[in-house]
Amino acid sequence: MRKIRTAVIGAGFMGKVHSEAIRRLGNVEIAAVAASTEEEARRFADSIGVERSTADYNTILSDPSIEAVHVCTPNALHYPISKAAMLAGKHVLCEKPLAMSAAEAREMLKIAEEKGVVHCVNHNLRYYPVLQHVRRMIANGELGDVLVVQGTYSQDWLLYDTDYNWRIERRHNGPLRVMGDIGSHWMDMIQHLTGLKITALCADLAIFHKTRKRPKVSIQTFAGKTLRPEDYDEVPIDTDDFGAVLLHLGDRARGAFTVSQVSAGCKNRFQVEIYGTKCGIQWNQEKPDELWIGQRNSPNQMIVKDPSLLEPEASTYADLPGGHSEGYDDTHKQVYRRFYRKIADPAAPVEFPTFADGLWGMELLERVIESAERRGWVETGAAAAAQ
Ligand code: SOE
Repeated sequence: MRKIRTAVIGAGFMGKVHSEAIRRLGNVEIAAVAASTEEEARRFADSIGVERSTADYNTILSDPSIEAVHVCTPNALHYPISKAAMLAGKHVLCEKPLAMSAAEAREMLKIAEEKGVVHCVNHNLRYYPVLQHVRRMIANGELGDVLVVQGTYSQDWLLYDTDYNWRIERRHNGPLRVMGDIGSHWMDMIQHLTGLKITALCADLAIFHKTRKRPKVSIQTFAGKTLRPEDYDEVPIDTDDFGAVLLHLGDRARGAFTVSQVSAGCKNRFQVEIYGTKCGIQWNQEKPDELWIGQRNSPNQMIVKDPSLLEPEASTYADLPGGHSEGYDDTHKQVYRRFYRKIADPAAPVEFPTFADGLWGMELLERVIESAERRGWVETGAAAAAQ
């Protein structure tokens, strides 16, 4: 495959994750990185061995040798940077949630289509190999008709009122914090796996810490607990710590999930359970190579990722043989590989989540807000038909 030069915009947790996964592709070079200050950009560039760094991402956008950008900034910058990048003719891979509102996401999709650029929203979690196996099991009818979906996405990194991060602030994050950050993953995943759209929902949101102690220096995602809690400002909080949602999917299935950033001991517990008329599955991101299959009339099974035993299409998402675990970093690599394959070969299939998925995710998040404010069910406007 031909060589492609790209750039990473954003020097936090996600900037690092993206950079490592890009490097593993082989044919994609990180030509430059950008961050909010020259010092931050230089520190990041040095830490990953990139020569060029800047605090002005426009210098990257005006470089014709750079074909794509990864937008790994706080949410508020997804729209302006992606928009400027696409108008400059760059292909864009943007972090989730795609934007601050459905209106922004709608415009992003429109520009992407008008400019004919490749666009991707980073719902990387879809690409754990055993989940791709589940997707094929459902498509092949092995679960039967989906009746019940349930699960959680629970973390604990914002449990204490001394835990702080840009996600806590609406101006950087948008109105929904835990729901936007990881509820967006849960809803995307359940629709991706089942092929059913969420047609109605009823949501409840909670803010447990009405105030938090904001450190006077900025803190990266997940890094808060290594810092000492001194020099804080006490600030009011208006983004959710916890959320619970009841769901209707397609024309028959029902479900429920919770999301939390205050559940002690849950580091990154993304759990999905899907029960059909024939059998059920359970999966937990904290043990990503394992898939539980529940049977009514025979012993339950635990299958372990092994490409030679997965559905053939699912096995293309596994690069290592059985017994060699593949995890979070690998899911990013699987997305980016397919994104860059599409850039290198416009005839390649779209095997990654696009801005259309990102827009639908934003529409669902807005329905969550509406439902929580109204304390009742809302229709999402989705037809019950398969995605
Ligand atoms: C922070 O909550 C975060 O890094 C998310 O932004 C990711 O999408 C998720 O996979 C892990 O947690």
